[in-house]
Amino acid sequence: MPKTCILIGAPIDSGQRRPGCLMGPAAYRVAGLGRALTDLGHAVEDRGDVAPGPLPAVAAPDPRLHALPETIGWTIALKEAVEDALGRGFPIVMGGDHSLALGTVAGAAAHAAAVGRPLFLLWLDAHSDFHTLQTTTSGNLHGVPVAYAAGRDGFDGFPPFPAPLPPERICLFGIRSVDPEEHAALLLHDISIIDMRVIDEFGICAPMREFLEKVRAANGMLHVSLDVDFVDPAHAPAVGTTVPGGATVREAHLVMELLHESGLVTSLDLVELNPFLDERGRTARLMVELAASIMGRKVFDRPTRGFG
Ligand code: 4U7
Ligand code: MN
Ligand code: MN
Ligand code: MN
Repeated sequence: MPKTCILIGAPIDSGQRRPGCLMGPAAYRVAGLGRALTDLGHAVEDRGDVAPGPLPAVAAPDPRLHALPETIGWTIALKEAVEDALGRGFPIVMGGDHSLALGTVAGAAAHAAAVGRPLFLLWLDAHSDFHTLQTTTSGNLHGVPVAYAAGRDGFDGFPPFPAPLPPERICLFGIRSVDPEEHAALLLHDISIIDMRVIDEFGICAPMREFLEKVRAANGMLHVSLDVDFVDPAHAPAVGTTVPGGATVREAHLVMELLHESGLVTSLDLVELNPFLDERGRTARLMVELAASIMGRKVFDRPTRGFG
């Protein structure tokens, strides 16, 4: 089914300390994201880059937190942009570091609440991103958005998350780096954690289908947040936080293909691409290929098992 894809540039790099992610949206445009989507028959609207919101006055910000007011400003602006885009089409947010998901998931949650459907969140990442402002040891806010979406306490200064997601609507997929504070908190929440150990044993399909069945049964909306570091750094080097042992190119495509066949995905983030660290654009091109897969590109059009 052709969609109206709304490309949203989010040149945000306040969520971590290494410069470069703000070039992400430009790299996706150069790598041909819009063209790949029109080739698939979708309508594409590039609404340009979002401007960060005004810097909020934060009373006595904890000095260990990097760029808190900037990240709050982005959160407010991106929530608006995604909520607005969901009213008209299928938002694809071109990051930018993963702190952008503080805003994009909030926007998706606000839209879902307004139309009376439950929002589900699929987090494709090496990391669980489940810190709060209190537990983060790095002070880098690209490590906190899942906790914000889950409605955890400890987000002073941020707007309250609209309709926080109960843990059973969140799936962390591809995980292989979890800090002790995140581990302790995750044990208290019933979030589905498909770490690399599970993927090694059962493969991609069975755990992914199980999650997608839950979304389908609930008539849910599904926001997918794809961190470059979900893929193994051998194939996707342009990222600040490399963790070996990630998904292969084929595993990543298979995830995207299952997601497309499910017909359930309603919004997408592409995050953490740092073009300054790339090798002649190969990571940007891989991310465009993965985005094309989630939007329906396949080699052969054949009936699929289970979905579609
Ligand atoms: B990303 C980390 F300490 N957990 O909090 C932290 F390992 O968006 C990494 O997934 C966070 O890339 C990674 O800084 C955030 C670290
Ligand atoms: Mn992440
Ligand atoms: Mn990550
Ligand atoms: Mn990272």
